[in-house]
Amino acid sequence: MKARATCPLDCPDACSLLLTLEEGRLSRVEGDPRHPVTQGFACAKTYRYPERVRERLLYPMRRVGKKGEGRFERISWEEALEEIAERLRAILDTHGGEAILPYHYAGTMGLVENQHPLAFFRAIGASELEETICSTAGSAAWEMTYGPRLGPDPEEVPEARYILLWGINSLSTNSHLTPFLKEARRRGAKVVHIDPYENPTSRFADEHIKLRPGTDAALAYALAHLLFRENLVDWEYLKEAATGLEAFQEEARKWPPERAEALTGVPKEAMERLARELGEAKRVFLRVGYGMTRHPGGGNALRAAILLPALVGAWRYPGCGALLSTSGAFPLNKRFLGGRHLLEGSHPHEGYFRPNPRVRRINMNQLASALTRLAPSIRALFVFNSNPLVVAPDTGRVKEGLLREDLLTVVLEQVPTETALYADYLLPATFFYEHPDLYTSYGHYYLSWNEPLTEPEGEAKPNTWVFRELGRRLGLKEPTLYWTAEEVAESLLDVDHPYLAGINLKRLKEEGFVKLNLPKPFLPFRNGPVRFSPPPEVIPTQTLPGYPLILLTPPAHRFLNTTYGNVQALVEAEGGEPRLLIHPKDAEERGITEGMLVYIHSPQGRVVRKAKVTEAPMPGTVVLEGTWWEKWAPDGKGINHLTAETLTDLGGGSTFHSTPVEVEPLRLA
Ligand SMILES: Nc1nc2c(c(=O)[nH]1)N[C@H]1C(S)=C(S)[C@@H](COP(=O)(O)OP(=O)(O)OC[C@H]3O[C@@H](n4cnc5c(=O)[nH]c(N)nc54)[C@H](O)[C@@H]3O)O[C@H]1N2
Ligand SMILES: Nc1nc2c(c(=O)[nH]1)N[C@H]1C(S)=C(S)[C@@H](COP(=O)(O)OP(=O)(O)OC[C@H]3O[C@@H](n4cnc5c(=O)[nH]c(N)nc54)[C@H](O)[C@@H]3O)O[C@H]1N2
Ligand code: SF4
Ligand SMILES: [Mo]
Repeated sequence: MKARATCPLDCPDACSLLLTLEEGRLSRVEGDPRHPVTQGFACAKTYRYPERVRERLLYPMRRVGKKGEGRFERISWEEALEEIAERLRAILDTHGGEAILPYHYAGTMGLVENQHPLAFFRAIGASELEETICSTAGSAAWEMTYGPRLGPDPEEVPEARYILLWGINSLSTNSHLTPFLKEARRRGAKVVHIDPYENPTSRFADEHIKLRPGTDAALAYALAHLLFRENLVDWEYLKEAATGLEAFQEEARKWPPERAEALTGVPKEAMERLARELGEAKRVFLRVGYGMTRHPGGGNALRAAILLPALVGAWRYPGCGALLSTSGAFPLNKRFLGGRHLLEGSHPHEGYFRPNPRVRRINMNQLASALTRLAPSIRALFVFNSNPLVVAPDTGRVKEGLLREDLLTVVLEQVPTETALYADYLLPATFFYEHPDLYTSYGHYYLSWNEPLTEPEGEAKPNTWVFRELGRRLGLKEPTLYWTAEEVAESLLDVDHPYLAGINLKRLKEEGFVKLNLPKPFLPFRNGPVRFSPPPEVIPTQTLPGYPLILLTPPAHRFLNTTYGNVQALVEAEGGEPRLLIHPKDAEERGITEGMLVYIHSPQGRVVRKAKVTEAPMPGTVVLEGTWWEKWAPDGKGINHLTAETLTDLGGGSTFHSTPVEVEPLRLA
């Protein structure tokens, strides 16, 4: 049987896929030729999804070995749910809801399976997890500047005449933008990549500008400086659309290219050329990535960059302006999704466990501290849609927390991740073609619906099923917790908005995906507002005494965060093990040669990796691509042993690309 489903992964492309199932088992994945953005191809990763499925968890299990050892025995769902409910009840009675913490992110982007489990946690007054690991620095920066998170329609990008890919490796992380970039180029557009190291996107681009990590705001100001100086700004547009321009212009005056060159490492001539070309092209499409926000000053850096297209009036033209995300275009009614209304405070409640609008909030980037330092302490951790042992900063302390004997850890997963090894109860979750769900996208403007294509294999269950069952056992009365996926979707779509006119669940079920009713061409900020004030601050990423290099840990082409990191063919195609990219100059100073094992030290910890000496990174910058599973590293330690809980300037985001490190050859005693 062959049928359509949306790819559930945390990727802007939200592809429409054609799945072949043989006796309920996924055997083949193809891209849907009907979908205007998917255009008939998937990606190097998702073609391998069937191999991922072969590693799946099939039954509930209870720990028998020590924490972290990964020894389990099979139990029934009835036993698992009864025992977990009993432990939770005891914690709720003695310590209250705040002693319970859900840890979840975007293993699936389906709104129902991603968000609706939170209705359970909100109904018992659990600590609220702030979902900050990825996008909040960017979101906060965008919202301060433009408001809703949306931008040009990628399908109109062929109209652009100048394309800036800034702080994004889009050929790897947003690969369905590529055909539109190629078409723009065929029509005469130039493509420029701004990134501290050379990756597939730099090789695709006509020009690659390398800059020191975390110095983007200075580069943006120098470009603005030149645009003002050469009178290449669109005053007419700015008069109508901009607010607070004077203060910004004042700041830009302080950044002549010579000053920015000293900080960013970008030659002044490159800045002058770039500014001239931007100003002359006007039809500029700037694609910014979350990559550039993962620095202490990442929010301000992004703000500085996304103001540039406004200076040249790019928002007047189809396919032009700036794009971080399209997610703000989906006008859904999220009030009841995941029981958000329970946080509003006015909720009449029944029963004994109470929602708590003033509940403790925990930033997910600070899991290490939450598990080891927080008082009153977390007594139960419930992990789903995430692999925190590997993806969260400061793994050493995360592990210390997960080893606590007084912590109940439940992991609801599709595959036996390294987080799962620390579970007291390990529960099997369904895959995206086994449960219904509604999908938006953060890279295009299509809504979609997945109908289950087969019965779940083994005893796997959707996340929402697990939390409904626990809710029943705890006697929770909150009605939205018991909604079906269809009821959740109906509630989400219950909005009177022109973008959603004529779009309902019935139609989504029939057609699979439907585009929002956007005006054509889509010129969202043609009349602004563009808020230049307060002017972005320049907050460069700093090295530390003894740690003179900056480590970047950007996505690998063939993994999606840690998803696919256990698929042998993809691991091999990524080189079999994680490698540290280091510039020949930095390598030579340290006596490091190609293939040598090296220690990488940061204030948080130390790992061992094989060195790859290459001119790809900027000198002073080292790169480790991919959040690899720990087991592939020479020392069995993931890269987040090095990263810190430091938050971004805006939005409480993660700072994965700003780690000060030193590297030295490993000498065996
Ligand atoms: N193949 C693949 N695709 C993915 C993912 C994956 O893991 N693999 N992850 C998905 C997820 S969760 C996300 S959030 C998205 C986006 O994932 P992100 O992590 O935001 O990746 P990108 O946006 O591509 O940005 C990465 C680029 O930013 C660059 N960068 C780092 N610091 C700086 C800086 O200071 N300035 C500038 N100019 N550049 C900098 C890095 O060198 C890298 O090339 O991709 C999604 N798609
Ligand atoms: N050093 C470093 N660390 C990083 C990053 C980086 O660039 N560098 N990137 C960061 C970013 S951008 C992000 S978004 C985070 C991502 O962190 P996570 O969201 O934790 O992403 P994954 O590692 O892909 O893990 C998702 C897990 O969810 C599971 N899953 C999928 N679908 C379901 C489901 O329906 N139910 C259940 N119960 N489980 C499911 C998958 O099997 C997988 O193990 O990592 C961050 N960590
Ligand atoms: S991971 Fe991204 S590019 Fe690959 S199939 Fe899924 S949505 Fe498409
Ligand atoms: Mo992410």
